[in-house]
Amino acid sequence: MPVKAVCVLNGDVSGTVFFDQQDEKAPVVVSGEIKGLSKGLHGFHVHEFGDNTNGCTSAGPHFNPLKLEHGAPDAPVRHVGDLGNVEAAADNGVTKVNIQDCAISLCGAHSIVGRTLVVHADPDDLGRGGHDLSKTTGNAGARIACGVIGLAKV
Ligand SMILES: [Cu+2]
Ligand SMILES: [Zn+2]
Repeated sequence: MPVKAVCVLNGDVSGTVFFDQQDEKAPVVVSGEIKGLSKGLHGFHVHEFGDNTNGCTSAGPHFNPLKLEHGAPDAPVRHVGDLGNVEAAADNGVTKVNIQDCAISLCGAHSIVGRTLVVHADPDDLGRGGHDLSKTTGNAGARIACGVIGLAKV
């Protein structure tokens, strides 16, 4: 059965991101728009908790049920929540999101429903930056917007 979810991002930038999965074994299609990003790459992750009581900080670390190190979306070693980066072509424009991912799911143990989607100030180095934080957060900097991922009407 297909499942859909949606996240409204709020913070220094704003956006709406949709998640579509045709069945439990299919990849999740992530699509939508983010407005107001600065030009360049911005880390884009699902964080563990759907808790925004203290802003995006309360969302906790990257969603990591397999207890692996941080990595690129196409790497064998990654957090389930590691969706890499979104890239803004220019300052303050509209950035389209168009990602397909096989690690996240909308059902089961790797479900991202009820967790938080976060956009960061800086690029995610995909675990390869050699920084102290590369293997945990990709050194992606501040959390500039976030929102809880919720079920949507199919
Ligand atoms: Cu993040
Ligand atoms: Zn990660």
